[in-house]
Amino acid sequence: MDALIARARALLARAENVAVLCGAGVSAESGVPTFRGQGGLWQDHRPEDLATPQAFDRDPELVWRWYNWRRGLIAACRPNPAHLALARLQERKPGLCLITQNVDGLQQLAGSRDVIELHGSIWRLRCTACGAEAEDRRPALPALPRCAACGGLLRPGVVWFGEQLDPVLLERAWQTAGACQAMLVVGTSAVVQPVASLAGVAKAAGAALIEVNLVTTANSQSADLTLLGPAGRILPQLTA
Ligand code: BJW
Ligand code: ZN
Repeated sequence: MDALIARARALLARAENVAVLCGAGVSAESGVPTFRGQGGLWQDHRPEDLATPQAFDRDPELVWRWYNWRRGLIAACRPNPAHLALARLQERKPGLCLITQNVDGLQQLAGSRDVIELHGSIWRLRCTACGAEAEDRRPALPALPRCAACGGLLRPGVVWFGEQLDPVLLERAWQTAGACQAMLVVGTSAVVQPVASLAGVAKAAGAALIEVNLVTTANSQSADLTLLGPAGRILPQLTA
């Protein structure tokens, strides 16, 4: 393992532009549940009942109950050594770009700037009537929160299945992946598109792929290095 860590450190040191792609595994050690795998949210909940626009149209109260539960849970969580290591790496490498699928905001709490939140933020609310967006960090909201401007129903500012990702953010992520010399892919099962394709974009452009995960994933085949273990233990070794 030490030899693998040393190789990963060398690849990162050599790269002028580093892209980091994060998934739920980065926040797991903070106590935020992942989606898939053991203890994952999708073990007890069907995504089509909670994380689609159709589910929200059908039963907004049910969807809001689930998001309020998660808001309360995340509000009690703190950044872990994985977040802190990535924030430190970004300070050292100004060309580093952090791309996350996480909606919890913990990477920003760790001090990172300019995080590309491809799946939105659980702390942002959007009006389904007038489209107004606002940040709201209260752990729990009313059962059916309403827009201050127009009274319309508010929804979580996250990206549900079947919805387009913000095209501006997606374009930035694509550009970043295509222009980096090394991509660090941490704690994602790499099954949700289009984000799952970003590692392939980086690889095709000649970047070195370094994966950190508890298990091998769809990315492992094409990765130059897969470091198996908890991100909170491995990332600090990469960035120390
Ligand atoms: C550790 C660790 C530790 C644990 N240390 N590691 C068929 C084929 C291809 C695509 C599709 C298809 N059918 C439908 C689609 C499209 C769909 C999709 O990809 N579906 C697939 C699942 C099949 N995608 C979409 O709909 C997207 N939009 C889109 O494509 O628009 C265009 C379009 C529109 C209409 C039709 C077709 C195309 C939108 C996707 C939105 C995803 N939203 C969610 C919920 C966000 C809001 C919320 O949080 O409530 O985003 S789903 C969920 O998955 C969440 C995550 O961001 C996302 C990715 O999960 P992630 O981060 O990888 O987490 P896990 O849990 O899967 O994995 C955790 C990993 O960490 C594991 O590997 C562990 O081992 C590891 N780990 N602890 C290191 N301590
Ligand atoms: Zn409104």
